Amino acid sequence: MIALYYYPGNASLLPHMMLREIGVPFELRLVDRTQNAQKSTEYLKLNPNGRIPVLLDGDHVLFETAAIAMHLADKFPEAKLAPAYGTPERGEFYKWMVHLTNTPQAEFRSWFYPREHVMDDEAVSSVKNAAEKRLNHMFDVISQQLGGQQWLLGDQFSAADLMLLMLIRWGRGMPRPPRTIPNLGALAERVLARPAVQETLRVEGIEAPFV
Ligand SMILES: N[C@@H](CCC(=O)N[C@@H](CS)C(=O)NCC(=O)O)C(=O)O
Repeated sequence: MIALYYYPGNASLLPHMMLREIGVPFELRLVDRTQNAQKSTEYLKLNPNGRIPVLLDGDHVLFETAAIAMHLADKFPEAKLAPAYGTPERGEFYKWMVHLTNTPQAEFRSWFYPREHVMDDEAVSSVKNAAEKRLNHMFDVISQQLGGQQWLLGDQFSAADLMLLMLIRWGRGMPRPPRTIPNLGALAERVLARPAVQETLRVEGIEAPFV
């Protein structure tokens, strides 16, 4: 039995899209952020960091979005959400998964939650502005690396493209939304055209504009 603890549009979006791409049965369990349920005693037993998502795979409790994503790609190789082991493409897949999670995804926390990063309220807007500047640069680099390729890995679609879509979506409220950066808007449209992605957004109650 697989269960995903999620909140609409949160980092759980990546494993949710993957589970629908894979087509395996799973249960969705809402972590009600409006009630701060991610900090409840019950949820902290699953993820002591109090963050979303968590994946239950039988008795195995897994937190960290990228780890969940790589685990799902490995467990269901027939879904081809990651290239074969030991190939250069697999190395590229690791590069993008790790880069996206520890660079733009982490930076988004400073942008969404700048108060976490300061002791002095007056510095909040400065932290947010600096995060925005760094995010712009990160998305520019990703755009250059992607170039005119169809997917991050070239011709092969992978979970990394789903992750990039999620990050492009998170930036939709930025003064310079990532969708407006060359190559990124087109990548987002290609990912959004996938039936599994559309179904995920529908189930989470997310409405257009998606990015
Ligand atoms: N590194 C963690 C970060 C997860 C994360 O920051 N999740 C956000 C939602 S996108 C969250 O739980 N925010 C609520 C909180 O921090 O209380 C991961 O990738 O799983």
